[in-house]
Amino acid sequence: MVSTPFQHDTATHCPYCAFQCGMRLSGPRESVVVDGDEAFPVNKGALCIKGWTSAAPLAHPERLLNPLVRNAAGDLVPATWDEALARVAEAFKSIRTDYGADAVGIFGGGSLTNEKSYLLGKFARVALGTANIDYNGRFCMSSAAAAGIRALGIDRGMPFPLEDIASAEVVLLAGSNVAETMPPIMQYFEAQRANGGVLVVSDPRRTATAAAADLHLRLTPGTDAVLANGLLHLLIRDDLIDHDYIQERTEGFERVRQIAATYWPERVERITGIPEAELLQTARLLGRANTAMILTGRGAEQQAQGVTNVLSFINLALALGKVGRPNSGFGCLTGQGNGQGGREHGQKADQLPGYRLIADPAARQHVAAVWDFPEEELPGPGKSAYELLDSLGPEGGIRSLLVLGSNVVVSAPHGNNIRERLESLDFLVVSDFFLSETALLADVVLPSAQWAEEEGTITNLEGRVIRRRRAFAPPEGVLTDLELLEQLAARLGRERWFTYASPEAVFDELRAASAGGAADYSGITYEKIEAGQGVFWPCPSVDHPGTPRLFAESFPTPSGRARFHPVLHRSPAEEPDEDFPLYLTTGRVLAQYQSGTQTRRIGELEDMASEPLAEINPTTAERYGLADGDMLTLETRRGAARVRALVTENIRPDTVFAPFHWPNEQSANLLTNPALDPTSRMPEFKVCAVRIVKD
Ligand SMILES: Nc1nc2c(c(=O)[nH]1)N[C@H]1C(S)=C(S)[C@@H](COP(=O)(O)OP(=O)(O)OC[C@H]3O[C@@H](n4cnc5c(=O)[nH]c(N)nc54)[C@H](O)[C@@H]3O)O[C@H]1N2
Ligand SMILES: Nc1nc2c(c(=O)[nH]1)N[C@H]1C(S)=C(S)[C@@H](COP(=O)(O)OP(=O)(O)OC[C@H]3O[C@@H](n4cnc5c(=O)[nH]c(N)nc54)[C@H](O)[C@@H]3O)O[C@H]1N2
Ligand code: SF4
Ligand SMILES: [Mo]
Repeated sequence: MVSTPFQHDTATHCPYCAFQCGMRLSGPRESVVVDGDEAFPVNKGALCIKGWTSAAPLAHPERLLNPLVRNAAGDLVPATWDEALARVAEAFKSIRTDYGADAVGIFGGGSLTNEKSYLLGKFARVALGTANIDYNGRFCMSSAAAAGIRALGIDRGMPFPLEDIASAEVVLLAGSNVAETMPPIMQYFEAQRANGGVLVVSDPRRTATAAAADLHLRLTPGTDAVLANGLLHLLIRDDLIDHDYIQERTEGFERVRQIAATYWPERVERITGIPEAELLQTARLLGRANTAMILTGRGAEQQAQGVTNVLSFINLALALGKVGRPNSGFGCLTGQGNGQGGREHGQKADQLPGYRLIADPAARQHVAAVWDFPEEELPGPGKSAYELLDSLGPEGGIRSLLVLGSNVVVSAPHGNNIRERLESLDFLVVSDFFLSETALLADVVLPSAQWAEEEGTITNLEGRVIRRRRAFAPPEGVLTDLELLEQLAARLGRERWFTYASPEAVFDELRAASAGGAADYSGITYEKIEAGQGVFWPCPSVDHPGTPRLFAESFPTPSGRARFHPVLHRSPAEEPDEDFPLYLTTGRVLAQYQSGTQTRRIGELEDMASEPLAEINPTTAERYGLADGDMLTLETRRGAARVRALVTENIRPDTVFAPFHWPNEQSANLLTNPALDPTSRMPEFKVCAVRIVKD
């Protein structure tokens, strides 16, 4: 490894979740010191354990420092960039010639900077000419995004800054375990409660977040829309809705009112398992508060009815008259580091930069003009993430795939199918820092620079665009993803469209491409971000201050009003039955991140969480003769996983929870159901039917 110059104190942001804590780095790569950045107003110096240990992967002995190619014997062996890139370019070209441009697919990620997501989208359309690009955000934010656009006209996860939480009298947190998934946010809830506020959490488990709440609604998995409709029923019955607001600022309430009438409390209690008294208490808290917020997480969203679930919570916030009011409103808590920006600038199958639609003629013309590329050569919409993965191989027609920023073998649902699909490819290329489980299947693996070695921007969960700053250069032999895309484009004969002086030059082109779109970044510059601890989009001109709070006056819909949507709940795609008698739900633990490529390599985190623990209620454990710590097999219609029992009162007797951070036989995604939401194409990670098999 080359020695790097000593850098004093680089202010940057954590590589992991959407909270994007400000941190300061000092020292060389081999012994970086990480500190919380007290000047950054979001985390105010606080970090979680993942942030404190985030520098470990930078100089990790398993880090990839040169490309790998698969040789004739089937082994991955070191190669030069020249060899590796030549092989990728040849494979892409010959597959395109034999099967058409759409036979080459791209799978991106929400951890990529804005510059990288933007360039990856452009690379797909201009360098490859393929319609088939999508990304792991489809597994994360797509349901919340679709609901936000339908009801409020725009998808900015939180349409207000985090600081507003502290002044909200009541907050309902639906399906989110922030105490483990973004711990520094708890300072805002603590401030809220110190101000006399009340926190209500709905979750099938008594999580650390639920334990910190005033009221925990322990609902049956998959019944979120019933809860929201039931609360609306009570608010209407007791006349705690805001008639003036509904009249002046919304449309479509009448139909929603009629549907809410059918969700009477006894029915809601029967379906959700939440006692009537708690429903009434929640409705009164929300209805009588001057300021109230409803925030959703993946619990309510990662379902085959994720979009309607979110719409049902937006209905509630609108009926309360709270959306666009101070210290109030509706928001969803974005998950991945750049989960927000990553869903705005063109790595989605149906999208062009600035949150434009690729099927929209005006959007195509605008972006084609910025790119100086013939509009008629831009492909149309492609396949969504799971459908794209499910189409890999000769049958589905996508013969080759570039994965950049995701570990789909571990994180996509119905893992056995995903592995088979990947194995049936003619050619797989993966860019990563480590040999992830997906990279292990690749024909070519390309080593990528890590967060502290690159410049770029990230958009946090509040819509605040911030700078990722470089503390040192990548190790010799490692390229940034931007350099990789430039070099690959050149080998595909598209150099003219992929030559940039710097990441900032890519950002400047993104600004122009996003101008006039919903996510308008045209007025955001690196300088301006620097000067103000970030800029909130939309920011349509350089002299515009950015937009921390949306909807104060109107909604970006044709009528300027927010739209109610009638929501009739549906059952989950798979429900417990005789053969598979329990609900399985999946999610996260504090000390591991996502597919675990980074965090499973960090000693301190492994000490805290070294294997998946399946949470099982004592009553259920007893029925199966299981004691705490026993090994067991979980089985669904799609596969089996080996896990250890964590016997706990914190989970409902009818439900088992398993975290998804581990691979191979410990992978929760061997179990999950790829049933998709009809609108967002989000898989149902949060509900399926499972049985326990004791050893
Ligand atoms: N430690 C850690 N932090 C992370 C991540 C990580 O991997 N590890 N990932 C980041 C990312 S990308 C994301 S998206 C966020 C996710 O952040 P969260 O949404 O907070 O995380 P999850 O654990 O997926 O799900 C939240 C809760 O949903 C509950 N739940 C399950 N089924 C249901 C249901 O049917 N209804 C309701 N209401 N709740 C249900 C689960 O019990 C769980 O406690 O976290 C981010 N932060
Ligand atoms: N069962 C179940 N499954 C789930 C979920 C669940 O709740 N339950 N949640 C889903 C959600 S919300 C999400 S967001 C997905 C996430 O799942 P994944 O997409 O697998 O997420 P990561 O583990 O972050 O994968 C990122 C990979 O890319 C690499 N990487 C990170 N940054 C970069 C970069 O800048 N460049 C390059 N080249 N590589 C990079 C990392 O080392 C890692 O191997 O999982 C989904 N899967
Ligand atoms: S909360 Fe998120 S951004 Fe902050 S230190 Fe932890 S993982 Fe990093
Ligand atoms: Mo996510």
